[in-house]
Amino acid sequence: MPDKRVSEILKGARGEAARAKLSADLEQVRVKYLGRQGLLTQFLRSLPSIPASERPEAGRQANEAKAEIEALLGQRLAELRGAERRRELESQRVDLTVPGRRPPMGTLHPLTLVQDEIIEIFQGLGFAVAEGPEVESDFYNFEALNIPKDHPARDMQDTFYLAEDVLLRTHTSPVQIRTMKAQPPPVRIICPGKVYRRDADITHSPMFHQVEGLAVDMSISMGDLKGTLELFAREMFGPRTTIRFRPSFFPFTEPSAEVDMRCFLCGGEGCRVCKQSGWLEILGSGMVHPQVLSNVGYDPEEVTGWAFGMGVERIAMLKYGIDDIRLFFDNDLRFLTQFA
Ligand code: 2U9
Repeated sequence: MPDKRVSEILKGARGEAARAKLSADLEQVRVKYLGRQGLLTQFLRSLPSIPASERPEAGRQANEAKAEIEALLGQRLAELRGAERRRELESQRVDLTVPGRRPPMGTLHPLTLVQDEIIEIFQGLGFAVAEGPEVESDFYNFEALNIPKDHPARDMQDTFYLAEDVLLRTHTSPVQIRTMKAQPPPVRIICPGKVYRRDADITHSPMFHQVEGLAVDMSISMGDLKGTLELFAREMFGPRTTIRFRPSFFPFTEPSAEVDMRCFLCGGEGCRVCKQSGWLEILGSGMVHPQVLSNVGYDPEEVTGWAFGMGVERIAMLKYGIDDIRLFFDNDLRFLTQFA
């Protein structure tokens, strides 16, 4: 005869184990029936108080029920844990077919693009690229270029000195001096690179980029200079670009000329951009001073030459209508990516 109390307990445990949805619910079922205060535990503890004649059978049935509930809970726990694990894995499923995120591609800096464009134009005319150190001596940066001892450019206010005769080059001209000292004429070079001046406002940066050019040969004339620079200006700013030479002075060239182009905004009428002059300065130039040729061991009676210099930032600002030089150095991607 099945014990009524045991079969009641067993029936309850079977039903609750079957209805449990989570492994945590099952733990509550275990506590309810098999825990220290559990229904079956209490029944087993009460065995001594039931009549001796019923006790062995009731005890056997209770122990059997305990074994069955333990087995049932173990089996159900495995089922529920399995289901829980499957749900967890499903929620974390990774779709390996989703296309990857592309890493953002860098773009060349607008100054690099403009500098490369300048270099390419002159390479097309047979000029070679020459480079040199950014830390220079007083001799290469000033002395050899005929810049007098009392010239304001030599002042501590304008030049970054590292030691008495050591400085950050203020132009790329020392590269031309080094090249001429190292090789006989003819020379046709362009010298791109960083230069340093103690100056900072919306059109000046303490570090900026120059491209300078130099041509030295027998009977090189100012006419060649003008033709070369006109070709450059038309390649850089468009075929309808007009330039003019305006007399100027530099210690290293004689005669010297600043080169202007007709204002692209007003076409020469006069406007805000060209400050009503109709012209925009793009570079400086001139015939290499005979003293500079002598300084590098060339004979000024035998060879002549011309040189020019331009600021890459200025060319880029004119070409793209940029009014603040600091935009080149802020590293704001909204600015930089526009030139890709
Ligand atoms: C040698 C002989 C002559 C290079 C020259 C300029 C005129 C000039 C400025 C343009 C804007 C500097 O960046 S800037 O501020 N440059 O006006 N540069 S002639 O003349 C040389 C160079 C080297 C041996």
